[in-house]
Amino acid sequence: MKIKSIRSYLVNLPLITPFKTSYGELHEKKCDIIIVTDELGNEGYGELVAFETPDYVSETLDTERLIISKDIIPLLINKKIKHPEVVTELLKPVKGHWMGKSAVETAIWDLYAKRQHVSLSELFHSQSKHLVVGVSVGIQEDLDLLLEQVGNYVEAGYDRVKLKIKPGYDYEPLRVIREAYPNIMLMADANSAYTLKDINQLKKLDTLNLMMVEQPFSTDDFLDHAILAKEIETPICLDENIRSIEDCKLVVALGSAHAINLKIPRVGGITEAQKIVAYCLDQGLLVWLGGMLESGVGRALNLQFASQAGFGFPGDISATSRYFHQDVINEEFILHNGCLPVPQGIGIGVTLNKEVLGI
Ligand code: OSB
Ligand code: MG
Repeated sequence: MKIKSIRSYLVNLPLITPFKTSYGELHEKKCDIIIVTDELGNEGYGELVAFETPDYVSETLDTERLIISKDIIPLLINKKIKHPEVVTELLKPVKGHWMGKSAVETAIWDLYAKRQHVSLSELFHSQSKHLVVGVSVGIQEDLDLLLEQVGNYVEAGYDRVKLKIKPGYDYEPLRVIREAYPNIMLMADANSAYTLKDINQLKKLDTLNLMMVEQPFSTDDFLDHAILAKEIETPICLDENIRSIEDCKLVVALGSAHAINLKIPRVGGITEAQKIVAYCLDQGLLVWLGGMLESGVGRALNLQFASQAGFGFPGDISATSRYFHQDVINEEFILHNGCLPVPQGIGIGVTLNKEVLGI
């Protein structure tokens, strides 16, 4: 196929509930929807999921918009592409900027699957049509509000809950949830808020039967995580510092973690994500699919991807109602018995609400 155009559409989706983490608070999800067209007029959809500020990872909406228009598009426009796996190769001259690359690469995968008249999950030889999913809960004002929020999600059918934590907001809110819900799969995400000095506070979490604690230490760190892994019983999961299969090799060599929160955009796209899944399964690292508060485009892709064999652990892929009143797709993801359906259409399996995109 030949890439004829790559266009971006800016959207701003207000969140139903603000999302507070150890580093900040989000009230709306701004993102760009990428539409790639081929010589036959087919369209592939991708999402630029970067945030406005470089506080989760280094990429921002502004940096990735610039890289996409100045560096990524010129490498792909009018190129003949036999298979989307070659896109990563074509984009090799661009260092870093994983989220910009992923926005375009995933759109080309969607385009390719649509040309083959299959869904992405069919391309990935997936079997699952419904996925058990989890929910990520932000830091709350007080413990009553937290219990109410978690209670609503449990009632809705989620039985894997991840709580955002930070120094001063960790053991106690987790203990309160654990006491109210002794049997849910509970876990914590620190978004790099701790250092080795906090090791004793982190060890206290061992009494709470957590599935894992995600990214306690710095975004660049592998060594201190390895030290912590020897001291703590709760399994460690890494998110921010996993950008490539090489990072996973470091994890295995150093013993930095037991699990990987895999986000397609954080590793530069589907091709690298596939390599990471294969490597993790081979090495016995638990791999599960994380989220970036994606719009329906990114979420549809996440459902397609996480339907593959090997993703037994529930991902951070929640129902539309957990995020937005108004999404960019016409379909709504509704939770049934703790599961979301894998969209069954071709490509990512969903259609764009072009009115919301202003097209
Ligand atoms: O650290 O996993 C994270 C959202 C935005 C940025 C980082 C993270 C998250 C989440 C939410 O935890 C996952 C989701 O529901 O999309
Ligand atoms: Mg995380």
